[in-house]
Amino acid sequence: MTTTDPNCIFCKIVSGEIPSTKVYEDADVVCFKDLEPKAPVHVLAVPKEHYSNIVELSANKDLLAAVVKAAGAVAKEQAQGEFRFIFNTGESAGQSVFHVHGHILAGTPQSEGDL
Ligand code: DGP
Repeated sequence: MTTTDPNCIFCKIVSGEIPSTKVYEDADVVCFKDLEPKAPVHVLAVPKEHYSNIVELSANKDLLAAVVKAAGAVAKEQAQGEFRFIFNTGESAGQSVFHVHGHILAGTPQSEGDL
C-alpha cells in the first residue's frame, strides 16, 4: 500500500498536482530539480511513498536502496557519477519539507556549512 499525505508538497509533486522539472522517474522514486539550487547540479531524490525523514525510511530497506540507486543514475547522467547526497533530518538540521528527500549535489566542491 502506498501512503501519501494530502498536505505534503512533495506528495503533490509526485502526483503531478504541483509541477516540477523531473529528471528521473521509476515505479518507486522520482528525482526533480530543486527550486532553489545551491550547486550547478542540485536535484532532489524522493520516494513516492510518504516517509518523514531518512530514519523513518530506513524501515523500508528496499525503498531506501531504490532512492540511492536513483540518485546514482541521476549523478551518472549529470555529473560523471560523482556527487554529494545530503538528507537534512529535523528542523534544527535544516529540514524544511517533511517528506524524505536526498539532495544530489555536484559541480562544486563542498565547503564547511554547506547543505
Ligand atoms: P530541506 O531544507 O532539506 O528540507 O530541502 C527542501 C528543498 O526543497 C529546498 O532546497 C527547496 C526545495 N523545494 C521546496 N519546495 C519546492 C517545490 O515546490 N519544488 C521544488 N522543485 N523544490 C522545492
